[in-house]
Amino acid sequence: MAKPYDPTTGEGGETQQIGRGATPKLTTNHGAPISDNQNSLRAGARGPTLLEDFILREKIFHFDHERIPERIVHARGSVAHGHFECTDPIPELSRASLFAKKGKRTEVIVRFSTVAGGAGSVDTPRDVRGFATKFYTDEGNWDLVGNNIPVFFIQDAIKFPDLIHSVKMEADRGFPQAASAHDTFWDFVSLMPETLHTVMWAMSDRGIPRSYRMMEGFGIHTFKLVDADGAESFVKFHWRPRLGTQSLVWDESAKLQGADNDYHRRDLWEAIAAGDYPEYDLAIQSFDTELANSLPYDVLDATKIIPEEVVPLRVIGRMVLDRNPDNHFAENEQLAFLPSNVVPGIDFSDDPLLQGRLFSYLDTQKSRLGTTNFHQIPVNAPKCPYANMMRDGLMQTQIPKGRANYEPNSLDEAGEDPGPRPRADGFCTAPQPVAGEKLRVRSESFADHYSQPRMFWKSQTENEQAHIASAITFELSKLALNHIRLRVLSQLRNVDETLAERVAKGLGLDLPNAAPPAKEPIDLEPSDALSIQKRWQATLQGRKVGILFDEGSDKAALEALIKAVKDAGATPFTIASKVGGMKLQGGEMKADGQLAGSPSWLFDAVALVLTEDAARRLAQDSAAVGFVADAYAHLKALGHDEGAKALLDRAGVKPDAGVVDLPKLPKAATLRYWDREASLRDLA
Ligand code: HDD
Repeated sequence: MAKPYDPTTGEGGETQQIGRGATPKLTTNHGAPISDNQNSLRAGARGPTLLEDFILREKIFHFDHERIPERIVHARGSVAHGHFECTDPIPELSRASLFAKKGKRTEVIVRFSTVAGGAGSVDTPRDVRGFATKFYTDEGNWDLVGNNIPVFFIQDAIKFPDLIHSVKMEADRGFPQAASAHDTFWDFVSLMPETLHTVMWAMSDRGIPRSYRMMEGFGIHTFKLVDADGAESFVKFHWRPRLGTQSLVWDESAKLQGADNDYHRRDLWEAIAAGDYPEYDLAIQSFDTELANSLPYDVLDATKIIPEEVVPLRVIGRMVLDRNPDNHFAENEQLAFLPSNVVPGIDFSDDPLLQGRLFSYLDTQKSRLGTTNFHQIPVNAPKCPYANMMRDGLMQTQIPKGRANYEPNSLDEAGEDPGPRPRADGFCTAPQPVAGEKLRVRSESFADHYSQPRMFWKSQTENEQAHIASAITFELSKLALNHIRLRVLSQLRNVDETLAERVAKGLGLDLPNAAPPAKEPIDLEPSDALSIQKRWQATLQGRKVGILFDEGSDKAALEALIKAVKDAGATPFTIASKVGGMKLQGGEMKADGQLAGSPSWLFDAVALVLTEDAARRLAQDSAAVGFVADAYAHLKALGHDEGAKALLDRAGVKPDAGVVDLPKLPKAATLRYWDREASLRDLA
């Protein structure tokens, strides 16, 4: 006998037609077998279509309703499944079961996203990235819904709709899509100095990550950990990618928007499909009220970080993402995160941004997924047993049993199943004294908006500072309203005078007076951990190297390079003017990609394996010249053999530490050549 259909695994069921284990029989959604899926029912071969055709009507009806409202923010995202493993248990801090034992594994799903663009927008605009993790723990789902930047634009949830309205497409014209370089966003920024810290991060190279696999993640808010005795401490959560943090350069990220809309989604998918699983360490900063009170900023203010030089990071686990989704809609579009999903041992702080989020996400799921039963969708359902007295509602997919759908009840006295009951060891909010007047105010301790952006600026290398100044100059150059530019400059003067001067010079404007600060900024110690370049991980692991060859290239040299790139943990990708196959010195070879569709923007480093004749010919081809010139301009390593000279010269490549012989490429390709930039680009 056939197994009954199991909607959670997609297995079994003679007539089901989705998922694994499907039988060859095609049926309607109600199980009727279909004999013809090519033609609708007509009156005569050339006659009108009949309303009676229930197979046609059901198919079109379903198709017409295949889309659900996209997320108002973070609409475009990519998911991966995996697990979290506890490597350093913390029972002294938290009774959360996932942190209880070394080696304990918990299933996870992660969704990485951009914030501003729609679901069909591109992957590489300048934007904050979402980094949301659902841990399916044995005591319920814990959702850590964070970003790749450790601070947020605003301090109070009541400003979230204003922030998002200002950054999304402008209300009248419906553009620009997925871009912050427009009047309304900067208008909001200039009027709300609390945004400046996150703006500095977003304008830095953090706003244009190289890969979701090479991006940090942060829980942002201060949360609480609660141990088995009810003792609590404050905590901040950090994800650290094992491959190191790496970003694109701006020109590269802009060009990638044309070359590959799906650059980050494809990168994640391909890495997992190839068995090159992304890994991240989970680290915590834990601290007590005394330390919190000693800091010159408020730990409940989401626009502030605690530098790791002040409270060090402790790695407590690692996450491995090792499975791609089977279905984009079921596992990505329907995936619903709730910051209110916590488990015993983890609790909320009074951060007013977090408090507002606790309402917003539950509310949004009802409008996106249409039902209060969205938790029953396989990707959202806990993997541990769950039971309560909630019943009915649109799309109830379970058949709750028993007579008692209320609590308390005494049906056990009649020998019947009384249903689930609360237990003393269930989730218990950490007790906290609360007193005071009801007020609509912002705490005085939230008033310093400039000291931390200044600290961020001072923590960057010179080259990173130039990127920030140039990004702000670029964005402000796109504005139509000059008074907004001036107001942003008046804010930047409080962050750093030289930054404001450089942006003003880049725009050709005189500096306005500084905005009067609500609270005078102070100088905080710079933190090296805030710079990508100071913590650069010189590795080729997980990177991609583009190798250009042509008729007559040396096959042995090509093969040696491919092997060396693989040995260094990277993916080689061969490129030629034709993909069908080329005659080389020493045999034939097919390329992975055709030159016209494989610009060097897609690679972390490039190599040229060419005869003199081929290089001279390619020097007349703009795709080949662009391939080399852009790799050089994007500060990448270039490996080449003797023959490639004509093409290198035509592309304007000058010798430097990143322009090397082929055998030296795998080592050289672990870096980008920031020193090259000043001679190539007019940075602010
Ligand atoms: Fe949010 C989605 C991250 C503040 C309201 N947010 C969303 C996602 C991420 C974040 C990663 C995508 C989840 C997914 O992949 O499905 N949001 C943050 C962070 C914040 C933050 C790190 C501040 C520290 N968000 C925030 C506030 C509000 C919201 C203050 C509202 C008051 N966020 C939402 C939302 C979304 C959302 C509208 C859209 C889709 C969804 O929730 O499920 O409810």
